[in-house]
Amino acid sequence: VALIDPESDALVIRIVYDGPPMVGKTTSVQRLASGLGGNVVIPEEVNGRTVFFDWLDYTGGLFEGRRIRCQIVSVPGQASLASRRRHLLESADVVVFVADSTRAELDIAKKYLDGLRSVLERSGKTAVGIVLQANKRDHEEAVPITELRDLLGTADSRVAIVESVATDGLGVREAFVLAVRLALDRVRELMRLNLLQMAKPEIDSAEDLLSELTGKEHGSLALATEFGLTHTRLAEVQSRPLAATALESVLRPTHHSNPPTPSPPESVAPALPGGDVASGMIWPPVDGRLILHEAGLTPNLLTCDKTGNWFATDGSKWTLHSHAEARFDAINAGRQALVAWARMHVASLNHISRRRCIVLSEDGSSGYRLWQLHARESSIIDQFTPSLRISPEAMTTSLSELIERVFGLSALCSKTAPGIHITPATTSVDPSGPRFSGNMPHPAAETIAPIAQSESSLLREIASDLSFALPDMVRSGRAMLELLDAHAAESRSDSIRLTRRFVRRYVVT
Ligand SMILES: Nc1nc2c(ncn2[C@@H]2O[C@H](COP(=O)(O)OP(=O)(O)OP(=O)(O)O)[C@@H](O)[C@H]2O)c(=O)[nH]1
Ligand SMILES: [Mg+2]
Repeated sequence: VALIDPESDALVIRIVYDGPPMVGKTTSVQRLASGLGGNVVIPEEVNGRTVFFDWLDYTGGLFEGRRIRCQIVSVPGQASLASRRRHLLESADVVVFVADSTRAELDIAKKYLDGLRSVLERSGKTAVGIVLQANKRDHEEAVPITELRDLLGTADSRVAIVESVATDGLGVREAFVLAVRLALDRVRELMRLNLLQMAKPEIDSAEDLLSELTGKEHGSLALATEFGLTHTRLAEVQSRPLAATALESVLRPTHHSNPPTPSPPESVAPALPGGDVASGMIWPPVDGRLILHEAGLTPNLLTCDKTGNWFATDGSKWTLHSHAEARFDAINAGRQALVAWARMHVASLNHISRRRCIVLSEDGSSGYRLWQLHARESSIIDQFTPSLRISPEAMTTSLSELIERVFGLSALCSKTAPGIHITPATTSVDPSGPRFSGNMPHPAAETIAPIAQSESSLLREIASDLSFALPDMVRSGRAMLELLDAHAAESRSDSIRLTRRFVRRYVVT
C-alpha cells in the first residue's frame, strides 16, 4: 500500500494484524487505540468474532518531512473468511502476526504463519517484515520463548518476536513500534527503487475498505447476511493529529546517555547499535532490523583487540564486529561507507552467509560506528571432524572435500568481493554450496588492490585450522597418501592434487 497522498502530503502505510482465530488481534488493536488515542471501527462482529476487519487510523510523527498516516487493520481469523484475510495481507507494509503462545495452539499458529509467509512471498519483491507478537504470556501453559522460535519454524530470523499480554496491554506497543520501523524500512527501499507512488489512497477509511472487500465478493453482503447481519453505519474514524505519542518515539532516535568524552574514542567502549536505529542506516532494509532484533544485543560483552577492532559475541549464536577504522565524525561519511559496504555485500550475496546485517549507529562519543552482525554458522570443520574417528578412507574423502570447498569459495570470492579472507573456520555449507561466514573486510579495503590468496597460503590456512586434527592424520598419513596416489592415477581432479600436496607438506613430512 505504501504511498504518498498528494492531497495531504502524508505518507500512508498499512500495518496488518494477522493470526489464527481468537488469539487476541482485536484486543491488541483496541489496546493500541486506547494508547494512541483513537477509535477502532469494527464493521461486523458476530458473537465477538471479527467478520471483516478492525480498522484504526492514526496520524503522527514525520518521515522525511511528511506526516505518517498508519492504517492499522486486523484480519478475521476464521478459516471460512480466508479470502478476506489473503486480500488484506497482500496490501500490508508490515504484518504483526499475533499468536497464542500456549503449547496447544502452536500447531495452528505455525500453519497460519506458513500461510502468511507464502502470501507475502508471492505478492512482491520488496520485503514485508513480520513481527510475531507472542500473546497470552500470562497463561500458565505458555511455551518458553526460547522454544517458540524453533516450534514455529522461524529459525531463519525473517521474524522478530515480541512477548505480550494483550488483555493487560503489555508488549502491544513494543510490537507496534517495531512494526512501524519495519514498514519505514520498506518505504525507504521502495523510494530507492523508485516504486513509492504518489497517489490518493484508494482506501482511505474503514468504509472504503469494507466496500472493496464486499465488492470482491460480488458486490453483495452475502456473507454478512448469511451470518444474519445487516450492514450498520460506521462510526466516524478519528484521526488524531500529531500527538506526543508512539510514532514520535519511532522517529526520534533516543540519544545515548554517555556524555561526549574528550578522550580518543578507542578508549571508551562504543554504544551498541540498538533497535531505534533509523531506517536507511541498516542493510538489508527490512531483514536487517529483524536480525538486529533477534540478536538482542547487550552491551556488557564488548571487547577491543590489539588493532582496535571492536567485537562481541552473545555466546553461541551471533557475532558483532566493527573495524577499528569504521568510526566517523560526521553522519554523511558514515552513510557513504555504509552504502559502499552494502554494495560489497550485494556483489557477493551468493557466496556469503545469509543471516547478516550491517548497521551505522551513534557511538556514544559524538560520532558514528559501522557494525556487522552475523549468525554464527557451523563451519566445514564440524563436518570434517567425525571422519577422524572412522577410517583413513573417510579422512581422505572428507579432507579432499574440505579442500575443494575452501579453494572453490576462494576462487568465487576473489571475483566478487576481493579482500575476503577464506579459511575453513569461516567457510560454512548451505544447500546452495559453500559460503563465507566470517567478518567482511572494511569497505575502504575494497579500493586497495586485493592480493588473491595463493595456493600455498590457502593450504597453510587449512593446516592451521586443522592443527587439532594433525596428530590423527599423521597416524594415518601413509594410508592416506596411498589412497590419494591410487585416486590420482585414475582422476585428474584438482582437489586430489591439492589434497596430495597438503598431505605431503603437512601430514607425512
Ligand atoms: N489470557 C489472555 N487472554 C487474552 C489475551 N489476549 C486476548 N485474550 C482473550 O482471547 C479472546 C480472543 O481475543 P480477540 O482479540 O477477540 O481475538 P481475535 O484474534 O480478534 O479473534 P478473531 O477476530 O475471531 O479472529 C478474548 O476472550 C480475549 O479476552 C491475553 O494476552 N491473555
Ligand atoms: Mg478479532
